[in-house]
Amino acid sequence: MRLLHSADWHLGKSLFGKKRDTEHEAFLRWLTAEVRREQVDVLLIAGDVFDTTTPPHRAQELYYQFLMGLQGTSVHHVVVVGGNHDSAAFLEAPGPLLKILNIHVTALYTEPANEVLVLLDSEGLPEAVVGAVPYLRERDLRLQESGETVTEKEELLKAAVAEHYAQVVSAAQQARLAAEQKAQREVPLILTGHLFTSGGVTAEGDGVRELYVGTLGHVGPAIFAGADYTALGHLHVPQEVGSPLVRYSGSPLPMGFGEAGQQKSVCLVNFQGRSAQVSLLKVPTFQKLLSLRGDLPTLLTALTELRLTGESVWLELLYDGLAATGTLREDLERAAGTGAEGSPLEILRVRNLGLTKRVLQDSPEISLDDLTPIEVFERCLEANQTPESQRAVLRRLYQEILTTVEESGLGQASPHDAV
Ligand SMILES: [Mn+2]
Repeated sequence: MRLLHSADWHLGKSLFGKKRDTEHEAFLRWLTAEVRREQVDVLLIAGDVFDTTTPPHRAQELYYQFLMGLQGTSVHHVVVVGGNHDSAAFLEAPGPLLKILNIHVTALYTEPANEVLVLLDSEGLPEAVVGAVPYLRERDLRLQESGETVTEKEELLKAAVAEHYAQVVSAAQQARLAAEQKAQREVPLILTGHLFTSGGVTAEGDGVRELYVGTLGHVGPAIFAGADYTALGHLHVPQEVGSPLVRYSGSPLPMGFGEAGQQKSVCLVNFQGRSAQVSLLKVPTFQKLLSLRGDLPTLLTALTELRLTGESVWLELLYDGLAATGTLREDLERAAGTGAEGSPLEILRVRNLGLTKRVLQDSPEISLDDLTPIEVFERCLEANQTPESQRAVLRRLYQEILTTVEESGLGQASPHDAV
């Protein structure tokens, strides 16, 4: 049985105002070709199919066209679980129709046992058991009690996530026993998750949101014990967590300039009975991103040289000179030839680090675009001279508000694409 594991597509995402549909379309075309070439049986998408809870029409079109394009390939099951960016209800709405095509969607919170899928091969015999656990929202897992300390809250939440997984694994193991009897062979148990596992790595500007506030909310990989392979989503850097068989496939596209140049991949998992062997399929770069940093002469020289290569590049420019420059953006645009016919360069973002540094000290003039919401909040704490002892609680409450806003879809209006 051959499984392909991917996650964090974030269809519909744009980067500082630039739409990424063309890259997503190229990725999905590449993925379909890989699925054919590698004779994949089961495709698993571990959450964050879409970037927002109300994806644009083009993003939905890409998703459904891709699923349709799998018909007639070797793939006979697709498993999709919801991520924290997805609207669980939106993702599951076409579920009954998709089920007819052997596309299984779990996103809404349900009883752990309902998340267990038994996938059948072309002869009608079980070939895999999947504990298809979606992103678990705090409000679904437990009642909020007033008067809990931050630490108590986090401990209870971690315990609730662990308990959910324990129940899914237990139900899946029972299903596996029955499946193995029926198939008269070993049947692998695959687990999914969309969460931050402790020990995981993120890159700056990769758009990964804190889920439950504070690193204490990170669960340990021990909760996946019992699975033959664990397919994770949420972290955008491809990585294994404690074992080669517990993996984040990572996002197929670099989600921000902090990830520019990072090799992206999807996981191909080859099962012989219950034993899994993982290899990574490298995702090509569909649009080059580059972040350049320096004073004005350095940036201008780099842009002029880059322009001559003719390669299409989307740029982030970090100006760290100290000279006040009223025409920074214009000077950079001119050197890059943006807007000029045939120029391969596009400047998506200019950050004046010197200005940010000066402003953070005392000046009130700063573009919100230069700050993350957390940084703005930190400045408020500073400005109000909030006692150190109260800050941890206030940060947690603020993070809760941010999460609520993001999950409701209202966060889209944020000028910060990376949040
Ligand atoms: Mn994601």
